[in-house]
Amino acid sequence: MKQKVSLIRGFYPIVDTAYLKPCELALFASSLLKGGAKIIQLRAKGLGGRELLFAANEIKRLAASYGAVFIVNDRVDIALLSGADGVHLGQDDMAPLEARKALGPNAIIGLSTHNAGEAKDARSLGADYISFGPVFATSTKKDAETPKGLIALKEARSATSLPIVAIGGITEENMGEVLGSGATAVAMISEVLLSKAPENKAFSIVSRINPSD
Ligand code: 3NM
Repeated sequence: MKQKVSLIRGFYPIVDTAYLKPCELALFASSLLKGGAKIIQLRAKGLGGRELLFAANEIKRLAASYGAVFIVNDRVDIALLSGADGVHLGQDDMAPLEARKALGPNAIIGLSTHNAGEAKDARSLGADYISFGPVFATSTKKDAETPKGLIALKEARSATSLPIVAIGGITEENMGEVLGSGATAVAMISEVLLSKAPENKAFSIVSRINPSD
């Protein structure tokens, strides 16, 4: 496994235009990094290329200054141009092996999965890690599937040895049982972006996941 992939663990916050204006993306990323996040994903469905690249460049610079991994959702072109560490792809996006041709062998490529079959196939499709979800109900992703629950997460865990980023309805309160059910990392959008104090929220989550750090 590539060294960088081992950084996909623990707290995996996503800055998302579902809750933030484009001009707020980097500010929130900065707060989360100050709070101790070691991964940031940028997710901006429908945002134009110019604004998206601007935000991606800013977040890449911030993440690099904290030694954090920066992942762009969906957009291989924006990942490439911003120098991101990787890209996160949906089942209907460009295939991971195609993305790898553009981004190179060291890029971290994630693939969304929603059942054990997709989890099992992810490695041969070229993914370095998978997301699995929605674990719980979420109002962030309008077309999310019905919640899968922790048993399905455990089944996904048995189906692949790739790192699993659990996603969907994950909070500081329920993240313990999610990590206890086989997730390598916990993705959170609304839990952190709707927090009044995102830096403190990130700090609290990171401290609970890694009490000795
Ligand atoms: N993907 P929140 S669920 C972006 O199931 C996304 O693949 C999902 O947002 C999947 O942390 C989801 O606010 C939304 O529930 C997660």
